[in-house]
Amino acid sequence: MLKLDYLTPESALDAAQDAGPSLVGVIGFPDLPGELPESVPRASVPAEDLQAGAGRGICEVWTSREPVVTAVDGGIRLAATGDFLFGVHTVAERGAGIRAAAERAYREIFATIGRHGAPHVARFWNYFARINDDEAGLERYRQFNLGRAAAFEAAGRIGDVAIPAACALGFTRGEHLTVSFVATRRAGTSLENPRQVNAYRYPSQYGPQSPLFSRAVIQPAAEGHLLLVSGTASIVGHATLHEGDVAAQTRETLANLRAVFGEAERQAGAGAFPMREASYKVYVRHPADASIVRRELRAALGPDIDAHFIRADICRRDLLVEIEAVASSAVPAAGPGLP
Ligand code: 3EB
Repeated sequence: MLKLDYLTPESALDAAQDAGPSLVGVIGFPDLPGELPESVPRASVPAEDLQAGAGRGICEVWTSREPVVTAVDGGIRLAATGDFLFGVHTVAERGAGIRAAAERAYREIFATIGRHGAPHVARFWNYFARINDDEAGLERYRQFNLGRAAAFEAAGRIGDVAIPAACALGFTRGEHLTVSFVATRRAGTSLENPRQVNAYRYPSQYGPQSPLFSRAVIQPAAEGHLLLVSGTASIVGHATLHEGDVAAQTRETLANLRAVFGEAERQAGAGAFPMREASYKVYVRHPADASIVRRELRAALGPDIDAHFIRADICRRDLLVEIEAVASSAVPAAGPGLP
């Protein structure tokens, strides 16, 4: 089973070692801990810092109690543990554009995970610069969607039963596309949100190629289920709601998260994934909005909610906030419809 913690760069390494379990991967927003063992999959994502404190930013730290075997294959850093294969692929754009970088990154990931016996993907995180800028007459996020879809198509992954959960965020600097992922030996179960049009069915007003992701994936594992919730925003149907109002966008996003967690409990059993016990990563477009979003989150989910803030550009210009979540059920829940 994978475990996720958000830690400061200074405490990340100590905490991971003290806790006993093995390091699976570390993503730094932006800083990584010093002296990270060379074998551990990692990336530094050039997010602007929002945290108060001495260090720069926050680290997403994945660990496991099971043995971890690391490798580098085709330039992709991998860590295998139990049912999971965590990976990080960083591709330089080198003037070729984000569409080509995305197609290359995804083609290479799909080829590699198959060789390592974990052909299914539960979750992708996509990070690159200037996501809302135009490139060759089309917004870079829309170019990214073309490249990602070309790779899914080439790998025969269109129409897959288990569409990965995902997110796609932008930063002001950087010349690389970083894709981190949780691949698995066994297929998980994809979930959609009854309040939203499935993203792969968005109409063409949002770009010539709809984004390929599901709203969440439930991944069964030996010690219980992992729930990986996609980046979630103030979208109902396919439309953005509450333009310019970050508090209202946050409340709508929370309604969407409730709907997705509701679908998860419908699959995995009531009480399998309490929202208050999940960890949340919150992307805000404007640093000054972070305190407003935090207030809404605490009002909805309690003052002790585990939420970590990152400054990032969301993939629609009118979105001010996006929230993703990871939750686990300690005991394998007996529910209908899970393999
Ligand atoms: C949305 O719901 C907001 O392109 O991989 C959320 C999650 C969003 C994933 C992606 C985009 C992606 O459409 C944007």
